[in-house]
Amino acid sequence: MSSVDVIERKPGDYRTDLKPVWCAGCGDFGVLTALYRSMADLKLVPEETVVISGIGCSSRLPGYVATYGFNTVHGRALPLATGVKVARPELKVIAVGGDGDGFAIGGNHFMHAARRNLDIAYFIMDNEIYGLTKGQAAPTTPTGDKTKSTYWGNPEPSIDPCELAVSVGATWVGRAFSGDVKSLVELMSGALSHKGFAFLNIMSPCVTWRGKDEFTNWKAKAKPIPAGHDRTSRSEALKYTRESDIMSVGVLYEVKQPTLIERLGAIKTASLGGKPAPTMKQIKESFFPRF
Ligand SMILES: Cc1ncc(C[n+]2csc(CCOP(=O)(O)OP(=O)(O)O)c2C)c(N)n1
Ligand code: SF4
Repeated sequence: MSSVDVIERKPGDYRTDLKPVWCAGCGDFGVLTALYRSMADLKLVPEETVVISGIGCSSRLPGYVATYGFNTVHGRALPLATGVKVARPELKVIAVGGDGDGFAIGGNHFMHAARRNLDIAYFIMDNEIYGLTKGQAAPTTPTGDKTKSTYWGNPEPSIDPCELAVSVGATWVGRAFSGDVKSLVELMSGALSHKGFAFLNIMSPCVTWRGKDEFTNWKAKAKPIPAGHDRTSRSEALKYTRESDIMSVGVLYEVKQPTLIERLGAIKTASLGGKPAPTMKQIKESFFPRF
């Protein structure tokens, strides 16, 4: 089957036999449901799609999606995604994971994947905590919050992932709430249709370590970004970051820039000076002429 033979898909076509082991009420269920719907809307071809994660509750997601997938090492979803995309640019590459995975141990990789404008979508399930390891503070945990690792309150300032993404060069940045599946599907489809590094921060409650009220709290704070917002302006986008009383959802930033693969293609063309690319055999012979 090739991508030219576009066939209708249903959300259920992307489901595997594996049952999610998330706690009852975990926000990640909404993310998985929305991903199935978005993939079906876009008619993504399962054998031409790869879902890559690190380690965490949220990083279990590739196991539940009937495409190629890779549940890698903590914090290393983006290096793996980079390798896959550079080696096989024709594949649709989706990286997923938690805020700990993406911004603590994997923080450095985030900056570089974004500034290179790697043509992938990155979906973070942001629960403001380390869920899998039982409730330690993450880089997104609000200052002052009591967690398993911050008994007297979190002493550290937190980051806003969307502010970071805009600053380090992502070319599509959005924020979503996993409790609103309808708008999450639209935002995921926008990210998956973007050519370049598309980052969607999905506020996805951890009911076990952040409390059962997280859903209702975030639902009350979620407000759509106004229709007149200028998505092409960095300074306008940053107005919807570091919020406290509201949680703006929608597309903050969207610009067109050459992707890493396009830049590499331009270098290849220039270096060949109009000549055809050498074959693997010719490259081998140029290094080892006696063989
Ligand atoms: C190299 C390494 N360091 C630490 C861990 C332990 N560890 C596993 S998951 C995790 C954090 C999980 O939090 P997050 O990425 O936010 O995902 P969540 O479980 O909240 O979805 C940590 C610290 C690990 N598996 N590997
Ligand atoms: S611990 Fe939290 S993040 Fe992990 S499955 Fe349970 S509710 Fe979800």
